[in-house]
Amino acid sequence: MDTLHLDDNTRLLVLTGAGVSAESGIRTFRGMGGLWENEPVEKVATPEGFDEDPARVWRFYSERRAAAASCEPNPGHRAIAEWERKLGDRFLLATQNIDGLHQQAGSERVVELHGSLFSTRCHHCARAPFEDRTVYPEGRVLQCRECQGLLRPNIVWFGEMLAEEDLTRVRDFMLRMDTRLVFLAVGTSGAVWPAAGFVDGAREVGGRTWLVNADPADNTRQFHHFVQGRSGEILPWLVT
Ligand code: BV8
Repeated sequence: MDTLHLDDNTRLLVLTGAGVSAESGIRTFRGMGGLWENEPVEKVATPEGFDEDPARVWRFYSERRAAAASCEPNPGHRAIAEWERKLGDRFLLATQNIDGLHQQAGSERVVELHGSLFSTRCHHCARAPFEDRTVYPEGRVLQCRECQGLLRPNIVWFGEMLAEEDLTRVRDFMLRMDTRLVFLAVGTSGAVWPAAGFVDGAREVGGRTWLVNADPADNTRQFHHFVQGRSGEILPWLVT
């Protein structure tokens, strides 16, 4: 099985998705038992769904907040944190996950592309997001103390823009000229944009591209290497 060798002239950009947290017991979105099996995306992961029934959205995220709070990082998370310790500023992790398990495993150079389960913000005003680990019973909806608007999970929903500073941080890392880029996507179906397009950006700058996934992804063909299997088993030996 080919391994991913990194030398001093290499930098590593990692993109993770729900498959990395699956081995910690956190449900993925698509495929068997996925979250989207019971909850229609448009009802719980769009601003329109929140406007229509905020209590339903809070129930959905409160359940996930409670589930994630009881989960631990797995060997896949720990391997990624170890790569960061070895590579320093030649490493960056962009995660689509909102469960905070990368940070629990010790990752610090993390871009949370789709927000965080443990952060809440106002849906109406620019009040700064705040850390919030509360599990609201029965989807209770709180009001912002500044504008009396509704508080919402600090999550990027479908149809909402990702934070410009997050995309800039990933883009700047991709465009560095001091080292060769390696791009590794792990545990993601490659279904959601703009993260699904990162592999194209990596190839445009001459980067080598790797996918580690339990199944072929929507964009598997874009990767130079595809290692099929479970991230918790593969990542601890993949990078040398
Ligand atoms: C935006 C909320 C501007 C957080 C999420 C271009 C073309 C087409 C459409 C678009 C486009 N640009 C934008 C869009 C629209 C849309 C989009 O991409 N739609 C898709 C579905 C067609 N994108 C957006 O709206 C984004 N905003 O671009 O704004 C715009 C808007 C409209 C139109 C143009 C421009 C916002 C995207 C963020 C949406 N928020 N979730 C939450 O609730 O968690 S996305 C949601 O999907 C999660 O964040 C999740 O992380 C993400 C991706 O899913 P995955 O992580 O990949 O998980 P999935 O279950 O799919 O797959 C898991 C994989 O793991 C599987 O392949 C499985 O085989 C594997 N696996 C399982 N176990 C293991 C494993 N692998 C290894 N080991 C294991 N043990």
